[in-house]
This record gives sequence, structure tokens and C-alpha cells, in this order.
Amino acid sequence: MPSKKAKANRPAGKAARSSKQEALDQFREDPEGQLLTTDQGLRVNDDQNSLKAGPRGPSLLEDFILREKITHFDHERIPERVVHARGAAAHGYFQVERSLSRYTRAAFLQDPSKRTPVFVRFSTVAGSRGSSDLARDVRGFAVKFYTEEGNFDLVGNNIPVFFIQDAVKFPDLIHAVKPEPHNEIPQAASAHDTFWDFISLMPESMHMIMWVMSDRAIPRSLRMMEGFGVHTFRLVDTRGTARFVKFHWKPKLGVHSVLWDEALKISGKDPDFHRRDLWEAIAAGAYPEWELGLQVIEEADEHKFAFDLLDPTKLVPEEQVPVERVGRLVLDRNPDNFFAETEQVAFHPGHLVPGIEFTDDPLLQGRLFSYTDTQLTRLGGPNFHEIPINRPVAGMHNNQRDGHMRQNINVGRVAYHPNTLGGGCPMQAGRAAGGFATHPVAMDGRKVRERGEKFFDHFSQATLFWNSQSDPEKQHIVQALRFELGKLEAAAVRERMVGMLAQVDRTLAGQVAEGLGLAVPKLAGPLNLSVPADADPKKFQPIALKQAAVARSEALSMAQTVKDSAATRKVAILAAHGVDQDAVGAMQRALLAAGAVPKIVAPHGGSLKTGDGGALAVDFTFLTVGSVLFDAVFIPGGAPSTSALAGDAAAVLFVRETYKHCKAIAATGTGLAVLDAAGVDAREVLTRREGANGQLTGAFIKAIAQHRDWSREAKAQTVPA
Ligand code: HDE
Repeated sequence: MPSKKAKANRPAGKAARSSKQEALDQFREDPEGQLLTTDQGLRVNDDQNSLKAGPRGPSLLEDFILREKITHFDHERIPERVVHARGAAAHGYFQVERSLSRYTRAAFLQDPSKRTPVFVRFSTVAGSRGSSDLARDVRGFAVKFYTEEGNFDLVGNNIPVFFIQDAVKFPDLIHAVKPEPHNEIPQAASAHDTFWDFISLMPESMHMIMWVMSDRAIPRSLRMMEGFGVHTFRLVDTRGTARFVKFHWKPKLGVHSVLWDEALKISGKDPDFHRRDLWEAIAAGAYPEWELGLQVIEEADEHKFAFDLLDPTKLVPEEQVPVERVGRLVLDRNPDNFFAETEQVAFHPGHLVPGIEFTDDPLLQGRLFSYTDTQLTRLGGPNFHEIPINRPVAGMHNNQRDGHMRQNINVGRVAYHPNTLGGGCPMQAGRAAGGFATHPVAMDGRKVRERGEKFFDHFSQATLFWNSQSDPEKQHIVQALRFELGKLEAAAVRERMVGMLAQVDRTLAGQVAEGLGLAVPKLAGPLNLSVPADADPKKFQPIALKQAAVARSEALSMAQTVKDSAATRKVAILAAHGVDQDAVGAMQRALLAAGAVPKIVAPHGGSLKTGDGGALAVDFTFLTVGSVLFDAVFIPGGAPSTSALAGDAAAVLFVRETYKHCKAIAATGTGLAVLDAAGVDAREVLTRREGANGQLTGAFIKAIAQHRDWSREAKAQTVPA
């Protein structure tokens, strides 16, 4: 029976619980009103003292209660994921908008009235489990759909391409980016020699490098990221017609990022920034939402593109194949227990349902091996599918038996197929009964260690990405590369990287080189590639730059993203004793009505005396938060309050940083004095010296929805902070 407490944890007003929630309920503990027991159910009378020979004597080995408790504690940790160790997850559901029967037979994609339960885990890649959320990194975006035909996992990222083309290079890539092995420095950062040494020898990584040096790699929120299946997959319909497909997740709140300077500071102020943001939004009922997008390509069109559909370092420009929006992903419930759910969930790109299949992408093919293999070490054996979070809601019946920590109690004497003694059960399922039958893809080839010819076009999509960026985005890429390469000790690696960037775009290379104090090589030098022994190096040179079919792709820039809502944005209202309560109240009401989250930030905790003699509760102090944890700042008037703030270095820094990071700022009445103290030009922000605030609040909310005013960026650099 689900416990009272478990019921209380569920979002109020939700429709009937999903089958997955019901399945999880069986395993949910209810400690409320219970007596303490050992693991064997023995009630414990003293949990404060171990058993000793006399009050001051040695502990006794026979104390089985102490031994059981300590032994369990000693084994609490399991190996963290070798990549994607740092993660946060949530439950929710997926629903198609209309049947996708024209593309796929997958049952969960047929009926728009049906909600399929999901568990979604977001992650960074390089850092350890305890690392900062704000590392410059690609983010994992892994979705487990608990469908009635079994689990389907879409194990993707927030960037549509990858560093490498072939699985055999994955351990090298990860060894290069992880902390260097001799001193384990740096944590969760690519700004070090081994990473760039490897990258400077891997021209195929240049497209991905453009993305990870862009603001995409430092999201404002996990709720404001796109997701991508990365590889090309296949959809197969009931008639057996197959089509290629690229999967996309489009966030309802748009794609937004922070600045690198903020990322560095957030890592200090709140390294849990992203997981806290996800948790708080769900707890507040502001459920994160994405639309599922499909780019569907007929099999006959496989070779129509300048690039190879099997190459995971290439994307299909949306101008060439539009993204069809077909369904909705909503996250509406936080996990009950981080370890049991977020840590123990096991994803696998080979967890498929009939109607969805993979392709021969050589990176994906390697992944099909890796994910089960890694669980054997991480989760300790072959029964990880029995852990509640991994169990399918569709029944599990087969002749797999035994192994570490087996939980199912299989009955009867038959554990083989075919059999007559078990009535032939469990029986194979025909297609009509949902049996998975691999699409019979034609294959013809020699056994070789080679890549398709088009895989060697390494730069044209890197150039396409660069050309598609807005000016501020380009500047951020240049700064990111200056930062990363500026951290290198090996000068030769730095130079090699500038040479590599010159192949993408000479202006880009020139700007990066200028920051590093280097010159851009006149002609791109011979690329020092890793080629197989005995191979003809010419065969491994990148092929000549092709004229890309698309010169610019709007979808690759964040400039045109959704900017219509201030919902869930955090707004700091700076106040001290004597603050103008009317101004605070009006702004709070307007922000709350827009779905934003106003918080009072003051020089001290407790409450403030307002100008009209009332009291205002303080949420945070300048010591416990920083401007980087907010999206915008409002400075209400009230002479005693604003003169205290103008004289408080922490408050002044708060305002300066908000300005420098191009966020919305509003000030009313004597609040303008605080702008002055911060050296912020009042003409650049929203102000109202006196009178009603109606217009100001509206303009402020609009400015927050815009996310940032990048036009301010260059000027803001001159304000000292
Ligand atoms: Fe993964 N990857 N990966 N990966 N990956 C893992 O599996 C691996 C790749 C991705 O939240 C591991 O259970 C290989 C691409 C995500 O639990 C491991 C290769 C993409 C997650 C593994 C790749 C991903 C993982 C570590 C190259 C984007 C986190 C723990 C052949 C499409 C899932 C685990 C979660 C996790 C191997 C490349 C996404 C070791 C060998 C490309 C989102 O099995």
C-alpha cells in the first residue's frame, strides 16, 4: 500500500498515478510511526551505545547490531559513472500530440490520449559526482520511457554532434579530458594540456569544439537546454517501411545560457545551481517542458546530403530537413531518493521498442556494447534491471536466471526454451503481439577498419556553426577559446589549435590568436593527424572544404530562441531598513503574476522595518547569495534603505555584476542612488523616479523575458567589478 507520506509527496491535483509510479510505490519506505529495526526486522532497543565489556571497556565483537550497521555503511558507495557522473533527474510523462503511425509502429507513439511515464537524468560529462554543475561541458539528456512494450531509452546530449566519429577513440577522448592522471588536476574542466593536445590532433572534433566553446556548454538551467539524440536512428512503421530520424527536444522556456564569468562565480556560490533549479521548479509546480522534434528522412534520400548520415560529428540543418514537433515531455515529480533513483538508473541506447531502431553509426555501435558492460561494474552484476527505477512497467518474463542480488523469485523447474514442461512458456511474441523483429537492413561490404569517404569533411559544419552565430555569441566563443588555450602549459599545443581554428574561420583564429599573443599561420600547416600505422597519411587528410548546402542556420544560434516569458526567473529585490513597502509590494505582485520568483536580499537576515512601519521578511543576505544566482535585480526606493545599500560594498558589487552580466535592472525613487554608487548609467536600465510603477513593472518583466541585453556587454566591461 502506498504510504500516507508517499501520497503527500506526490504533486497535488495530478491525474491518476502512472503505472510507473504505482510500481515504484511498492518499494517506497514509510518510516513514519515505525520502530527502528535491524535489516532482519529485529526491533532495536539502543541505537546510542555499542555493546561493551563494562561502561568503559572494549567493544564486543558479538555486537551484531553494531556490525550490521557499520558494514552497511562501509559499502554505501558504488563506483560513480566513468562519464556523466554528476547528474540530476526527475520523473514525468511523455505524450504525442497526434498519432505517429505514419512513421513508426511504437505503441507509445500512437495514442495522443496516452501518457507514458518517463525518468530523465541530466548530467555533465567530465566531472566527478561532486563537481560543480557549471563546468564548461556538454550536458547529458537521458530519457527513459517506461512504455507498455518495454523501456525505450533516448540517451542523448544537449549538443547535436559529438567529438569523435568512431567508438574506438572514446577512451582516448575521455582520458584526455578527465583530470590529468599524475596529479588529478583539473576537476571538471577541459582547460588543460591533455584535452587540447588530443583535440589539436583530431580535426573531426572541430564541429563539436565550436559548440562546447559556445554558451551552449554553460546553460542557465537544465530546463532551458535543447536535447538531441545525436546519432541517426530509424523509425519503422507497421508495413515495415523504415525511415531515418534525428531526435530533438525543444525546451518550452527557450535555450538560454549564463556568461563564463558567471559560471565561474556560480561554481563558488552554489555548485548545485542546476540541480537546485530543477528541484525547486518542480517543487513549485513550474513543471519543465520540452517538445519532441523529429527530422525524418526517407531511406531513398540517405546519400543526398554533403555529409554522411552515419557520421555523429554532423547535424542535419533544419533548413534542409525541418523539425516536426510531435509530442510533449513534462517533468512533474522530484525523485524520493537520489541514490535509489538518480544514481542507480541505468540507461542504454540499445533499450529499444518495436518501431525504433539504431543505425550503423560507428559511434553508436560501440555504445551498444558499453552501456550494459559499465553497469556490471557500477551496479555490481547482471540483475540491475530489477532495481525499481530500471524495471519496465511491461512484464519481464524470460529464462535468464540467478546472479548477484537476484530479486525475482522465479517459479517452476523450466528455465529454457523450447520446452513442453512449462507449456512452452514464456513464448516468443509474433510481431502482432509486439515482438521486436530487427528491420532487415541490406548489408554488403568487406571487413575493414575504415570510415566512409564523407566522414573526412571535418570543417564545413564547424564553419556553418560559426557563421550562424550572432556577434555576442561569436565573442563568447573567442573568449572561451582564449580562456581554455590560455591555460595551457604546452605552447606547441596552443599553436596547433590556432592552426586548426584557421581551417574553420580565419577571423575566429585571428581573434583567438590575438588574445594568446600568437600569429595565425599563413597557410594551414600540415595537420598532424593520428593515422593508423602503415596507412597512407594522404588518405587521412581532411577532404577539401565543401560549399555547405546551407551557409547560415538560424536554429544553431540562441539569439532567436523563445523569449516570451519571465516564468521561473529569479529576481533579487535589494532592501534594507526603511525600504518603500509600496514599491516592493507592487513589484512582488507583478513578478509573481508573471510566474517569476522574487526574493528579498538584504544586508542581514530576519526582517526589515519598512518605511511605513511594517515588517518585511528577508530571504537571503549579501553573504549567502550573489548576483550570479539571480536573473534580474530590482532596487526599490526608501531613502534610509537605499543610502544603506549605496554604502554597502556587497550591495554595490551585486548591482555592478548584474549590470556587467547584461541582466535586467530596475530602480525606483531613491533606488537610483544605488545605481550611481555602482557606476551604472541609469539610462541603460529601467528607472522611475516617482509616481506609479505600472509601466516600469511591465517593462521590467519584458526585459527579464529577453534573458539578457547583450547590446550592453561591451560597455559593461568598462564598469569595474
Ligand atoms: Fe555515453 N556513456 N558513451 N554517450 N552517455 C555513459 O554509461 C559511451 C556517447 C551519454 O544519465 C556510460 O551508464 C561510449 C554519446 C549520456 O546515466 C558509459 C561512447 C552520447 C550518459 C558510456 C559514448 C552519450 C552516458 C557511463 C562512445 C550522446 C549518461 C555510465 C562510443 C548521444 C546516462 C553509463 C545517465 C553514459 C559510454 C558516447 C550520452 C561508460 C563508449 C555520443 C547522456 O557506458
